Amino acid sequence: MTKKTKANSREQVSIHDQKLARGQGGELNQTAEDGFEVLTTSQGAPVADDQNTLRIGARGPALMEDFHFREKIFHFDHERIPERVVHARGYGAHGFFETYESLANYTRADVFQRAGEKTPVFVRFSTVAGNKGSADLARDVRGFAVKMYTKEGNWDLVGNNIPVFFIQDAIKFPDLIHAAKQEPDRAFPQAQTAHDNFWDFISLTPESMHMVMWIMSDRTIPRSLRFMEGFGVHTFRFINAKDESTFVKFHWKPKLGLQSVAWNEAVKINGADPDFHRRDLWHAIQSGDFPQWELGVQLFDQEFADSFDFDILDPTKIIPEEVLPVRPIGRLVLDRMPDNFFAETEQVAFMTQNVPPGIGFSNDPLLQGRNFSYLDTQLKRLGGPNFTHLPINAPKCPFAHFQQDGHMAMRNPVGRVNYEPNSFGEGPRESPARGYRHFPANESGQKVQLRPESFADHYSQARQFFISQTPPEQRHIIMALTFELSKVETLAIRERMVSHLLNIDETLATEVAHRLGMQSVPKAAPAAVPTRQDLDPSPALSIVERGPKRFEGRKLGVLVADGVDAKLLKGLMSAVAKEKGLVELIAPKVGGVTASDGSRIEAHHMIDGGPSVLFDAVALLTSPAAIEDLLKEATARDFVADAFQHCKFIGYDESALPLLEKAGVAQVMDEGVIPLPGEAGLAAFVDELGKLRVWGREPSVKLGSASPPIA
Ligand code: HDE
Repeated sequence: MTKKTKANSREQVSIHDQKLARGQGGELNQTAEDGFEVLTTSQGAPVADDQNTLRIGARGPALMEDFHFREKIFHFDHERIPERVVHARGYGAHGFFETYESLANYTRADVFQRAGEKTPVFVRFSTVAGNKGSADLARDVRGFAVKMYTKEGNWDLVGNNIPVFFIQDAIKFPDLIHAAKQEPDRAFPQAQTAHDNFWDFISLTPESMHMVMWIMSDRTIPRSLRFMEGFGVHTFRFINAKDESTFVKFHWKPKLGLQSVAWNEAVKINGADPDFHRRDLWHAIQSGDFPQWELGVQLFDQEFADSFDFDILDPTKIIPEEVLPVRPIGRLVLDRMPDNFFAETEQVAFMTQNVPPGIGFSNDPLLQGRNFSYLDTQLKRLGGPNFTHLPINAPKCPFAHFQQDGHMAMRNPVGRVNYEPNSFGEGPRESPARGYRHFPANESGQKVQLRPESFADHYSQARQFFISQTPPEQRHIIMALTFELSKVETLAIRERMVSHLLNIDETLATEVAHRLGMQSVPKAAPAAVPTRQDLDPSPALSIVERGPKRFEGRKLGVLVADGVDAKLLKGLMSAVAKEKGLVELIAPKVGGVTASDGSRIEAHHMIDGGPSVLFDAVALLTSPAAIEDLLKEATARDFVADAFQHCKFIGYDESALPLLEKAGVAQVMDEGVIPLPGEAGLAAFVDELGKLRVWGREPSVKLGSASPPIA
């Protein structure tokens, strides 16, 4: 019987039968009489029927009188608020910040006064260009926004995972973002900078060249939010109780070390699991493996600022750690997911101007512009001035002021007096001693619209970044630039970009030109300041140099089949667990396999649902009986071939050799394809996995380009 005829016949049946029929599965349609809380309208009226609108006869028109239906649909129609113009796709978590030692000499910020002090924190990670529903592994900068609920007010350190930015003046931000997001006539590409408009703007904006090196590096395709750094970017001030100022740059360093994926892998992850980063953070926190970062500071005075090679107000420059070491001052631990994504992650309102006493701004023109922009944005997004009443945005310390009324005012003053001064002796008063004091910097000069000359060197630190990378990382920058520019249709834009690259590094420029198939290399772009050749490489800028050297927090994907050696599998799982890594099993069917000892082992994924791009390393534990079937599975071959071309370690037992052959790997085995030793050697195998990738293999797999790789 079709649904329609079912409904027709129901007109005649008893009330009892109608109830069973609601929601199509009568027996699942439980009611409050079964012990559930009573469903109500938002006015609190109990609801008797949430399955059917009120109408005249079962087949008749709906009635305006159905207030429950109207209220429900009205509310649903208004569920969305404007998504962020930038950083729309984000994921947040709660945690705490623990101070290592008192920094009272430098700052009166309450959060830094006492060793061991724990301050509640909410962090939101994000991509920049993509819309809310875009995929996690877009090549993009990641936002790293931290809200600390200190005892003297909220402190928002709204940073990125890259320590520099594209532009030097906030007035260029709308242009940058317009150029980066979808082109306005066609509304694509989504979450990608690989298009004409972006590279057109960039190639006309030489100040972005340092940032270009960072965004074309593996920093923009992190393996996990847990394995990336964060930076405050701008120079800020610490201000102590004597109103003395020290300049400060903030760094977040992940406890588990840095790690990124390969570009070809990122593209495939986006298809296999667009929520890869969210899922990773969710699982880590839910399983009690709380991600941690150390907060470090680079502290310096005016004398250092005056003697440094570049202007410390210029947000396109870093101070290399080798020149000014990063001093760890506390740790951030994320230990709780929000109860509700919308209420917390979506409605959280970060604002660079949220600073407690003891933390101040520098004159960085980008920071100054941001201090204007963020408040404005929140008003638009959250619909009124009372967004600070939302629990995620409200301070957790006592607060008192005379602001009142407005949309959705939820904390309303009581009593007669709503102003000061007043002579009734009521209400809060300012406190010159405890209150926020701006650093009394001396400022003078003409009113001008002028870029400082000290901001004019656009290439030297770009070069320094490039020469600080290991050969595989340099190769990735070249391949990324080639990929992005290959999507640019206007030849003049490609050429203009290569002309900038020539000012950074000649090999870089000629490799990109060659891979783009340019017939000749264009002339170098005119540079306002010639590129300095004397800046030493900074190893701290390399991800590979800063890798974890251990498998902790990483995931091994084990491809299993019926007849898998039960002892070996168990041994491998416990060796990985000992290293605090994770194991997931991939099998032809998700229901699992029957092991050699007859035990049944459930799988986490079927092969199609668990491609090797989701894992940091793989192992192949099959059996002579099952291998023939596996050889017929294209997905099983892809599993192995991808793991190999993404330079992952592959462990295997002998029975899996034919699969390695079928995937074309057996013919080119290297030290990263490892026969699984007996149980005794498993710990050493897992230890080897700590190297994460066999980058030496990369030139031979020629991923992403037909032309020969650079040395
Ligand atoms: Fe932002 N930025 N930004 N930005 N930004 C926003 O605020 C802006 C910049 C950053 O998870 C917006 O609430 C201007 C640098 C993060 O909610 C908006 C300029 C850095 C987030 C805005 C910059 C950032 C934002 C959009 C140039 C790294 C996400 C939605 C002067 C240090 C915060 C919103 C979250 C969000 C403006 C440049 C980081 C429009 C005008 C540099 C992590 O207000």
